[in-house]
Amino acid sequence: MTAERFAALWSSLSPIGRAGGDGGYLRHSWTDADLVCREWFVEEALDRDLEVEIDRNGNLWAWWGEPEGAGAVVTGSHLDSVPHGGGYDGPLGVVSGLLAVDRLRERGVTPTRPLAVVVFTEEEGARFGVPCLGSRLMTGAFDPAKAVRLRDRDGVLLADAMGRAGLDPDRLGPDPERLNRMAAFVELHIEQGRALDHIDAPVGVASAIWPHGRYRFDFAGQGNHAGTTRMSDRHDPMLTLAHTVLAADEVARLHGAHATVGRVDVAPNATNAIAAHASAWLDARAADESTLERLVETIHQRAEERARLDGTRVAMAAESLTGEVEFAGNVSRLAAKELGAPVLPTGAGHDAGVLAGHVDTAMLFVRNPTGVSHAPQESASAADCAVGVERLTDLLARLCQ
Ligand code: HGY
Ligand code: MN
Ligand code: MN
Ligand code: MN
Repeated sequence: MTAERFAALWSSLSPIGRAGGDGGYLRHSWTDADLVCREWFVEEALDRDLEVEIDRNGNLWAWWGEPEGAGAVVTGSHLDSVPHGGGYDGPLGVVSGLLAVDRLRERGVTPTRPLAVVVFTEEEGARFGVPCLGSRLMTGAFDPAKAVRLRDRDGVLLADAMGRAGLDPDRLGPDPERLNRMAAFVELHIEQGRALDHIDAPVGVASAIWPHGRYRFDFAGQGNHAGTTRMSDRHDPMLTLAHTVLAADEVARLHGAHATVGRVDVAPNATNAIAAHASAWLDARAADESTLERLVETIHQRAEERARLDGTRVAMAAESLTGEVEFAGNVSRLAAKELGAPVLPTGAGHDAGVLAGHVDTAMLFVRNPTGVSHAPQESASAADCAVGVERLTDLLARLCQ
């Protein structure tokens, strides 16, 4: 695989869903941008004589060989992005999967078991709030009855968004038959950090995913007039929220962990009114589960202490939790041995992390010189991506014969 060949396929996908100005992507599940990305994938798959199907949860599968066959080897990732995200997080794994099929054929590999490239839906949870929704539904890790009631920030139901794309939301739910047909899953992903850059390696293998979770904080105060209410008479939820953000930063540093408040909703969100209510979402991640628990509990306590001072109220609810994921199965060991690549943990969640509890799973990382992700500065060179395709092909060749 040459850098030029990688760039040729990449350039046919990368303009889709770019948000203009900042060069970021707005590929949110079941929006027009997402549907165009999905059409792109189907076309590229059909061009390769792969059999395309969409499963009950909206995940797309492109099969080389019998979809009903057992012992399937699957690769792929996702096409959705966070708002104004980078272009590689997700799509790199999908493009690499399609090119790996090309390279397997050029090497004369004839799989003795079905091979598929998969696109999981709503991996970022950027529209409906639950990360890895497509793979969680497939594995039974998320309740379909709750899923159909998920709404985006405009109040659109997931059920309606999927219905608009021609899917029947009543079919959402576990897909054990499909899962049991999978013998291996390999997700290639851009590294969301600079470990490979620091050791000058183009490709790495994942050892683990940090435990992490999303927690909704609701702050309730007293709406009032911004001009006539004395400071001493206020119960401003934004003040409690602000102190919670500062506490999250301080406590995370003390725990050697990561805590982020990246999304805030305020009501009534007016310039000349003290807010009555504010919601904020904490993204918390740590190297082990007990540290994660302590981190979140301490932040919650600090928020409650501040609320007592401000005369406001705070409530916290965990929205999605991911336990520690160890990539220690045969496929991961083979990847590390076969590729001779460095092995590294990540703080980022992936569909591979959801599948790892059900299927022998490995993740490959491609070097990201900026280390930035979930922002337009995310980057990977075509040369490194081409190496990633070759290493993915090596691994798939070993697994599918
Ligand atoms: O948020 C994550 O960890 C991943 O990038 N979806
Ligand atoms: Mn991501
Ligand atoms: Mn991703
Ligand atoms: Mn007025």
